[in-house]
Amino acid sequence: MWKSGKRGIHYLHKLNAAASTNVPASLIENGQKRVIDASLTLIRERAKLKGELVRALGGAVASTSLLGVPLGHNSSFLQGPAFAPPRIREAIWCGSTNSTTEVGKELNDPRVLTDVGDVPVQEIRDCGVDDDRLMAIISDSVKLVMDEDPLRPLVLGGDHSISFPVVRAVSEKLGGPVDILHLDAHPDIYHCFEGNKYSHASSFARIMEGGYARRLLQVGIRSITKEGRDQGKKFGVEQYEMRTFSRDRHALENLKLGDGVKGVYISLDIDCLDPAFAPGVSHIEPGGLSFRDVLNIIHNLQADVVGADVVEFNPQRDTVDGMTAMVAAKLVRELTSKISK
Ligand SMILES: [Mn+2]
Repeated sequence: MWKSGKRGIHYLHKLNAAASTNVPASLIENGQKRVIDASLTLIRERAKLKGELVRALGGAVASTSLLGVPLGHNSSFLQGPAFAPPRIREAIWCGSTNSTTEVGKELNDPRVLTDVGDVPVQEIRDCGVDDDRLMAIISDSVKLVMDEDPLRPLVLGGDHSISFPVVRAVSEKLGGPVDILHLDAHPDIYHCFEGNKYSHASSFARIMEGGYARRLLQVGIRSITKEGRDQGKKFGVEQYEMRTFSRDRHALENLKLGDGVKGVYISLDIDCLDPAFAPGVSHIEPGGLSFRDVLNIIHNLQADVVGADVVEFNPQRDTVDGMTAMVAAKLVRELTSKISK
């Protein structure tokens, strides 16, 4: 099991907590602040440049901008999703395919797709920054992208814990809740999982408590406990389970969302797919959606998509010649054409 991330930052967490050393707390706090400022500065300046470029080219109402969040430590099982963003980018631009999406959008056009890089999650954690602050930094990074109209964030995870700070930022920035289409084998709505309120299994509990979503539709569900159902009822979540997918298919392939709210957010956990299509995930859960099922749902969705994430791709499990990286990349490509207009 991959644990080096936790080992590597241990000494600074200890220093943070202990008054028993000669290292003044202010030394660590000031250093952390400088590293956080530098991290946000790079994202701000890249977003600014990409926004200026898109506006100078003209004609874009909405333009997708990638933001990587290489975070894996809030997973309850494997932490490989921390390594996903560069693998997804590599696959987006892989020479084995062209740069045109299925609906005819040209990804090489910066009005369709730009990239502001990654939140340096590992570098920030290496300085002993805790998760409350880290989540705030992720939210701030998303807002920096959204500051640059018409850029809209498409976030590359990371484990699913990142959806909470991303949706929070989108909702706060737009000034109201969004509707969320959440494709996943799991509802990720435990009040708290193994003592971690930021767990990847709890992100949608935090989102619903925060009032960041009006409707939450969960599609692809096939691993759900009593608590998952109870929490779903408590928050009014519309849970579409795989066991009734043949009955629900028509409705799900003809969704219309977002009327009366600030827009629609799509959160796409790669494990919504059957492992036959996407084996490179931490939680192998048979009985899932086909790749075409997912594309039909996304392509036919009537909505103003204001942001999205693709999470839980685990390169350390992607043993079949990078196949799942290509799957994740194609979903990013098709989501890009859904967002950009
Ligand atoms: Mn999942």
